[in-house]
Amino acid sequence: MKTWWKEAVVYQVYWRSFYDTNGDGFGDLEGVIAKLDYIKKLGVDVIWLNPCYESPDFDNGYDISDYYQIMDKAGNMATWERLLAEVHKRGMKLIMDLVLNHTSDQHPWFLESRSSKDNPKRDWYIWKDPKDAKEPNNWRSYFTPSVWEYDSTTEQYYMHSFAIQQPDLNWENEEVRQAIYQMMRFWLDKGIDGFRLDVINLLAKVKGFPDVENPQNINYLGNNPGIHEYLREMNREVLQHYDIMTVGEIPFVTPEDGVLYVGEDRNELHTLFHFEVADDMPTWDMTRFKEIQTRWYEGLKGRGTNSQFLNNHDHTRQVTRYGNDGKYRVESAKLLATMIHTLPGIPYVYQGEEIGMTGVRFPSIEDYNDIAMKNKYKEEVEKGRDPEEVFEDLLVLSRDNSRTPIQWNTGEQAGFTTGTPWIKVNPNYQEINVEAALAGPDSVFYYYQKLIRLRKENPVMIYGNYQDVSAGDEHVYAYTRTDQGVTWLVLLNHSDNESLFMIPEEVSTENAQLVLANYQDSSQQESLQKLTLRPHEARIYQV
Ligand code: TEU
Ligand code: CA
Repeated sequence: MKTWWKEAVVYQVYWRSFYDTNGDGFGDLEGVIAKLDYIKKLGVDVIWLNPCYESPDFDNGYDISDYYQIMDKAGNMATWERLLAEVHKRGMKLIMDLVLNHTSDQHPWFLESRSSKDNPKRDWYIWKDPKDAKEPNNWRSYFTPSVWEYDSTTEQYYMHSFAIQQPDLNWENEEVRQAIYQMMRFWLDKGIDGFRLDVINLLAKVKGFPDVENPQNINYLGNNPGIHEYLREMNREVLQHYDIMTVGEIPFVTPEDGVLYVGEDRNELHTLFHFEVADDMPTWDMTRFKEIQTRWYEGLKGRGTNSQFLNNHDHTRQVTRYGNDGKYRVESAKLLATMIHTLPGIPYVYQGEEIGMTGVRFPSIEDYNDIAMKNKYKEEVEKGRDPEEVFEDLLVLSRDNSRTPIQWNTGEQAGFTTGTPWIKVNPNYQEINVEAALAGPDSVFYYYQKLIRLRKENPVMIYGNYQDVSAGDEHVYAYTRTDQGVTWLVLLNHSDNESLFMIPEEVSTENAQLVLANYQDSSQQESLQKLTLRPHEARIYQV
């Protein structure tokens, strides 16, 4: 089935680091409006806006205290409405990031819930008695050693899969579900085009809350019995009544589980993010990456739609983590883009990726904001480990690597703010910035623009069958996409060295036409059967 969202390219706006218009050091919705023409220029169809609801902002908006309001830092409802209208005016769509697994501990629902055991909202969250005067079980949370926090008011523990300030809602409670559905309709009725649903597979908890054998592997937090009933109910009550796109953030899934969430016959969600790469492949591993791609392609083929991304606001920028952010930064950024936009699935562009922004190494833990990193730092140092060593270990994957402000130009604070930015600007903004990218015809920016335009003109990039023709090669990734008699061959040399690659005979290359390449002089004529690819060289041929 063909639909608009399968053909979309999504651009993720982490607004607090995008563009600040009032000098308070935080990007804001007014700033997103101011830069919409820039986003449009790239050619993307959909904007995913990170959470901007009322929030104490303990986890950068993922701790919502009022689902119906916009937080002051971001702006107000009138500005948000103007943003939506301006996005639509430019022929783009807007999807909102929604957090349904937990709220802020400052949400009135939680304030009521914690006030007494017989409060009508007590059951809206997950409360348990102590076990042997300790935590109810041994589960670990994402950000802390236990999912349980003791509350002396009522002498019970509440559950939080993330920070202490993010209590988990009790989805078993019918009133909770109805309150959430009503709130979702509120946003949909304003005319938004869909949701990115935060850790949506965590809603259902293991029945009985038993101890687990290995608490460190927290996959027991997700994909539990009951989850598909909730999503089908949500679909029936809310989602199916609107022409929207939904993408679930779904950690700990294999394709077999994934298809249960996004299968076209399932009536749950449209697409998902799985984390076999971002969470489980710390550094580049070509063999493993190919294996993951093939397995997910086979698993979803003809049944559901995947997403392609290598970074977002939680994961270190791709060119630093998975590519080369030094000598071959530009080539590498273009190669990774080629890959993400030609593999099967909806491509995501995380703000700044389109100019090849890199990760950071700030000198001290004080320079970092990421609560995942800071909590982990504290936990490890309290165990007696050397603080310097802990810091060195954590900075590589700190979420702040991708949260530094967008580098607009060579001015003060990279043109992001006239004040003091909430997080330091990456010092390399003199070299890497939007102004320079827009001025250089060979920039990473224009390469993205070309890739995105190609997608509009060539359905093979969206609907084409996929085949890896490079199995076993540790550096070169070569694959074909085929749709209605059209075959594209993608060649990627993900290496700091040259690689010799022999295209298998089954791919006929006699009439090969170069479609796009990241080296200027890639010639049309040279023989494709036996090819020397330069460092981080990427080519797309129609064969
Ligand atoms: O992220 C969930 C999360 O913990 C990710 O960092 C992880 O990489 C993967 O998604 C799941 O294994 C979401 C948000 O993106 C993040 O910013 C929030 O802090 C978190 O949920 C809690 O709401
Ligand atoms: Ca601001």
